[in-house]
Amino acid sequence: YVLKNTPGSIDYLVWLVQRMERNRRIAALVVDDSPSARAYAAALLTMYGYHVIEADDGASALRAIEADPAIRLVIVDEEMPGMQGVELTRRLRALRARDKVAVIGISGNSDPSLIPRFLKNGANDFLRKPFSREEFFCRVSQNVDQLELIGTLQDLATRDFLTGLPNRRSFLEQSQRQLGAANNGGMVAVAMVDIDHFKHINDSLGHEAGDQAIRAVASVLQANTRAHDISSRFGGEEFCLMVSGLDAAASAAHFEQMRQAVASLRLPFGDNILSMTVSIGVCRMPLRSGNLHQLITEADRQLYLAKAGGRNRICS
Ligand code: GH3
Ligand code: MG
Ligand code: MG
Ligand code: MG
Ligand code: MG
Repeated sequence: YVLKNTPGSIDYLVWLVQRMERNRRIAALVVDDSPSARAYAAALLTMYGYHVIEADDGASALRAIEADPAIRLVIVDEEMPGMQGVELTRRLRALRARDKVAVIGISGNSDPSLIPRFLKNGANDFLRKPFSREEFFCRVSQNVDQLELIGTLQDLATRDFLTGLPNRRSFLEQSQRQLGAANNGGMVAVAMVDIDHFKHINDSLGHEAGDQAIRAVASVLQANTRAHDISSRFGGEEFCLMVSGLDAAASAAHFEQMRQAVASLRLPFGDNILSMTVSIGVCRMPLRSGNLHQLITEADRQLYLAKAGGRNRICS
């Protein structure tokens, strides 16, 4: 955290307002058995716009963290009756990884082993009591900024830039997790969706038109993605979907609706109206026996059959 601008300048005020706006969306948990120490940290955090939650011992802190995914920052006192701060930090890490929650240990204890124990058990930082308001703010901001940066990088690594859909890497991870969650004996389907004669759009109207077509198909798929389903841009003008819990008839109706929705798109592009169709290859399997590689390979083979059969159709 570096103050680039002079406090009092307009730029600084704008920066401060934006920072307060961001902090309002972040919940900070203060865990301290001393009511006065807790109130002081809470008052400082509130002053910087954070939404503050308080806990007076480790057990209630863990309950709060478990219940509230909005908690991104935890300030942990070391000396508390019951669970000590280092132990709380260790248990907290089993619930929330370092990319989700920042932990800052606090203590007036000058034992030189304390800071390394905090850090080794998952704390990101440490503040020695008594601390100045300035140091408190610097450490809190730096840790929250770092979480935000990690989030941005995760987003860049998992989301397709053109369409905003999950990218191929993200699809493979998410769908593998879905298959691994042995929650029911229902069916899972993987579908490969490919725009028909897409090269013709690029060749006749240009890449910009092609991009617009890809975005439009992505929107249709997105609009038809139910909770727990996954729709991704797999590459170029190909999309890969995972849909679970539908019987054969419901699955057929689901993909047919997507096919029709794409076919009825009319996108104004310059003096032209863009329209397009997709071919879809589907592979359904019992969730239990689903092997991701097999599902994708078979969906791909069905897609090839749909193309060979004349396009704008579904094979399964
Ligand atoms: P088919 O019906 O057999 O699928 O024919 P097609 O022309 O759609 O098939 P093909 O897979 O050969 O063409 C895909 C083209 O997509 C090739 C590539 O230049 C283009 N492409 C890939 N990514 C993008 C992109 O992000 N934007 C644009 N505009 N074009 C892309
Ligand atoms: Mg204490
Ligand atoms: Mg194509
Ligand atoms: Mg092709
Ligand atoms: Mg293709």
